[in-house]
Amino acid sequence: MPNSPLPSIDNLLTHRRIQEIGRYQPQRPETIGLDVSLALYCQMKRLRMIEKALFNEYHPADEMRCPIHFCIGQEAIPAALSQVVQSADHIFSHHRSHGYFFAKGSPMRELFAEIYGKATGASGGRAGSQDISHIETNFYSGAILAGALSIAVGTAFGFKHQNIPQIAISGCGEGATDEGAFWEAVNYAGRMKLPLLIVIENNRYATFSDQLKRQANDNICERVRPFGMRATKIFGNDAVLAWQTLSNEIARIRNGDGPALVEAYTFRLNSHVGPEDDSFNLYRGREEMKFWEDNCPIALLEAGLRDTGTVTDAVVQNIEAEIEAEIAGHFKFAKESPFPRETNWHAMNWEDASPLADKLLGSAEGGSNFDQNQAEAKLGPY
Ligand SMILES: Cc1ncc(C[n+]2csc(CCOP(=O)(O)OP(=O)(O)O)c2C)c(N)n1
Ligand SMILES: [Mg+2]
Repeated sequence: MPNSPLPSIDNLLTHRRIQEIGRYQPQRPETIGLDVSLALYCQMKRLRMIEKALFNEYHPADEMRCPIHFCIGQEAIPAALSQVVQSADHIFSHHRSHGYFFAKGSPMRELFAEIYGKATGASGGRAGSQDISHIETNFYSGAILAGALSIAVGTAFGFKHQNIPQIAISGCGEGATDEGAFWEAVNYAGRMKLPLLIVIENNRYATFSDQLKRQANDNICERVRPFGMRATKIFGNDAVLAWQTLSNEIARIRNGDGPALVEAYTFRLNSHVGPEDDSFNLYRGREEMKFWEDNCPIALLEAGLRDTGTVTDAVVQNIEAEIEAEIAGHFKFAKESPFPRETNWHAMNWEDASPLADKLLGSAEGGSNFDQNQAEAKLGPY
């Protein structure tokens, strides 16, 4: 076994290699400043505690009637995003949506109400956990693998076409790269140099299926680059490294350097869906589970912050007490809120809701506002 720990950023990083080397030395929190590191820690703690609270409440009363794909163990990427996105940037998440929801600063009580199917939920109680959106904070999710990515590409195109200085971010699992729509999105984003960031949280499995049973190689970044996208692999449980990488890539995208993909190697510590244990399927090894439990992103950063004296037992207790208090009222709110009533479906038709979409559609259909020369000057010939 090699003596040096696993490198943090490396073209050769794969899930198999992580298992072979088996050790990881996280980036020091001081390298990005202790304030930012502490903010990352608080975000991850908050996400973990929210997920555990929902996890524990899911079955006793059976009032949450939608599937939930918990993200325990995968907190580093959403926490890092929360510190680098701007409010007008758009995030498009896949089914494992809660981390991205909070990365966008979307409100906790509307997530809880949505999961309880209530009218006060972010999507009026009609979407549940895996399709939830919160329009006010520019957050959208979708259960169809690579489906939300396709919409992110359209949004990024709209930003570029309209000279809007924002970016679209799509969060997916490695399973999304099994889909044709993923490669169409990558092709178009690369060709048109769109302001798009794709974050792949590679947790090795899609449901119970190992990436190497579905794909010849664990090398998404290598396959994406020829399409004209930058692509970086990182050890995705290192929140400091995730912040460094995402800040750098997002700054480049804002600067007009075109789209990028960041592949973050991580692991979900919970089952694929719901709180039930799915280990009876024996699809993950005991040693593998142990490695990722020991390299949980919160524990890695907490150790670094304790070394600096920024985090102590008392600090942890305070943070936990604050988050517990924040969570507590939301179950009551969700349970007491009304279910959505019979509704005027016409009012929910979004056909007329987006002047930007109307403009773009007008262009695509060769409408009278469309000026091909002006469009090509902005976007290149198409
Ligand atoms: C087009 C499509 N096919 C199949 C499914 C069923 N499905 C839901 S989650 C999932 C696995 C997704 O794995 P991955 O993208 O790696 O994300 P993870 O669950 O590991 O976070 C599958 C196959 C789906 N939602 N959409
Ligand atoms: Mg996966």
